Amino acid sequence: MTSQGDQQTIGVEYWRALGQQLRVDSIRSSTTGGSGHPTSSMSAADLMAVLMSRYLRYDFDEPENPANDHLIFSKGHASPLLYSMYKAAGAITEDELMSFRSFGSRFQGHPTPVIPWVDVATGSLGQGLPIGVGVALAGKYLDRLPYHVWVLCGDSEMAEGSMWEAFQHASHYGLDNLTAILDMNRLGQSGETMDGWNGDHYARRAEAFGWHAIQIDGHNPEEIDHAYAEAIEQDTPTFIIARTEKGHGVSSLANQLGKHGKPVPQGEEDAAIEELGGNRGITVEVQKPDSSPEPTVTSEPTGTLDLPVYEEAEATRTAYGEALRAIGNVREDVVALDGEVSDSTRAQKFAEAHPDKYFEMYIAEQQMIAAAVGLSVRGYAPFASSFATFFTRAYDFIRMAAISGANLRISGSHAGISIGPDGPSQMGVEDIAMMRAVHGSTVLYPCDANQTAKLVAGMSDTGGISFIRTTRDSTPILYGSDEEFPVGGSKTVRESGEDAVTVVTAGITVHEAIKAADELAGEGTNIRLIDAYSVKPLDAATIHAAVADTNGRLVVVEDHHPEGGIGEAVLSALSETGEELKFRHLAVNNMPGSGTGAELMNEAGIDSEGIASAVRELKNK
Ligand SMILES: Cc1ncc(C[n+]2csc(CCOP(=O)(O)OP(=O)(O)O)c2C)c(N)n1
Repeated sequence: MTSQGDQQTIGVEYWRALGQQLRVDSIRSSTTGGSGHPTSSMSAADLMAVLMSRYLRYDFDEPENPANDHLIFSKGHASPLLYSMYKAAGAITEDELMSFRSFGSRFQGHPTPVIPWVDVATGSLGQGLPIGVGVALAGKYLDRLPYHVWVLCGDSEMAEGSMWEAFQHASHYGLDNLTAILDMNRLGQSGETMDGWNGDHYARRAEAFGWHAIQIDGHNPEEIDHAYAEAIEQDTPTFIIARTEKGHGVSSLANQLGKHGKPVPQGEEDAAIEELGGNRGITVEVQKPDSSPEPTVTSEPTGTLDLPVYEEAEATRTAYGEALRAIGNVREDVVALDGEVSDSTRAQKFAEAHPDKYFEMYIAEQQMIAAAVGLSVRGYAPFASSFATFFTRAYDFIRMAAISGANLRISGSHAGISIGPDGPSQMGVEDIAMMRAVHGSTVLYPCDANQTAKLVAGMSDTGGISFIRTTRDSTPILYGSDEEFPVGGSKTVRESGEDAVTVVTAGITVHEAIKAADELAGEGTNIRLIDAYSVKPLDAATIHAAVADTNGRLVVVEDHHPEGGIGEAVLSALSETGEELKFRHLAVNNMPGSGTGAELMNEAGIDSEGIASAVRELKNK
């Protein structure tokens, strides 16, 4: 709260000077870096000057302090402003600021948690506020700590539906610990926003969503100060609509089209800095939180895990819900979220047993993943569930969660065309491809309930983003409850000394392959059948050995589109071995309609009949 350098006391003049310093440093870093968004930083500089010097409670020396406030730049491209704040807070040096956007610098084009004071990666617009909702949920319902979540939003990103999902959920959950600050600078990237400077339109909508709305001049420190003071007193979330100018403070930049994402050219830098009053050396002593409590949550089990055991056919989705419920009994950090399909995904079983650790996210899959990321920021181990196919609409959030280094577990039920009568809108046939492509992800696809229970337990200890794909209908029990299913492993379900063809599959088609194996055995043909339940990482060694044993003859069958699924995962793994293949790929190539699962799998050629004929065709090649 104090200043040094030019020895001012906090107040309007101090804030004005600090705002100008943040502008100057945003220009200097982006001009030095040769790219970046100075004008987007300049519009919000006064808002951040007042926030960091009077309202933010943050210990830069102890970013893990559970009592710290959270500041999220939803408009992540204003990174020059964020990094200039770090410099003003004395957290980074001038040289570090000037490394902006250079190779190897942690001060990347958009913020990521490689910087210890950044919670989550932003830069894909429309994500910071929904993630802030997740952090605020943790603060209010789990941590029960008085930290505040501040989110800086751009006005152009208000066109993203995910921002309005966040508005709904924040008021539904009464998140009075959340303040969104709208930098209403009228302009987006290529033109004016839909609302321009129509603050009333934003305010009316925010109020209709149950928020407290405050309209201010975003370059008037007194008004900003009053708005923050008002915001923290509310018993609802608050939306501060701050009318600003993009590029404010420099006449050649202010409120002009065509200046987005452009650094000030080197030849014009000095004049711009001079217009802003020159280089300053204000250091802000950001207030620390009142306390430094012990971490609120631990992943240490509080007892012995008692997983469910299955002896009769059961749906893997049911085993998911029951295993998660059991894990919740012994892991206080495990929380669950669902997109209003918990009776289908079976997350309901967890919700009923652990209502205090379950968050209903309604039909808002982007908000669900964002909230899970926000909960993981606070050290929780979230499991988010919906139909596998509906995660496609939250894919950008999953992609960004990987950049954030978030630990996130996702369960996609109703995988594949085997779900039958509901038809193609409900069928997950792209999910393996989507989830395999996520950086560092784990992709699991169980075929029976005991295997599912073990894999869900494994997920609770797996870092990064893990995905389990579950099946709607009951499947027979194949494995005993004492078997282990490590990530990266596989199970060889059928094996003999004279296998003609290797069949690799996972999930529901394992059972089709077993039927085919039995039928083929009756004809004198044996197959090596591998259950590749760990699709990523794949057990390449076992598959390669099997393929080598069967003279390169390989069938992969999957209830998924051919693109990006198990077949391509297997081919990619084998390509490194140089093995010459005689290969058949059985996957969903058609557009299914309604019917029974059996009819649809038969039509697509991924049932026992299709597998048996592919083996017959290959075995003599
Ligand atoms: C989802 C998404 N779409 C497009 C972009 C490209 N983009 C970066 S900044 C920007 C304009 C942002 O305008 P606004 O939110 O008003 O912030 P300002 O720069 O005006 O302060 C756009 C379209 C993006 N980063 N993310």
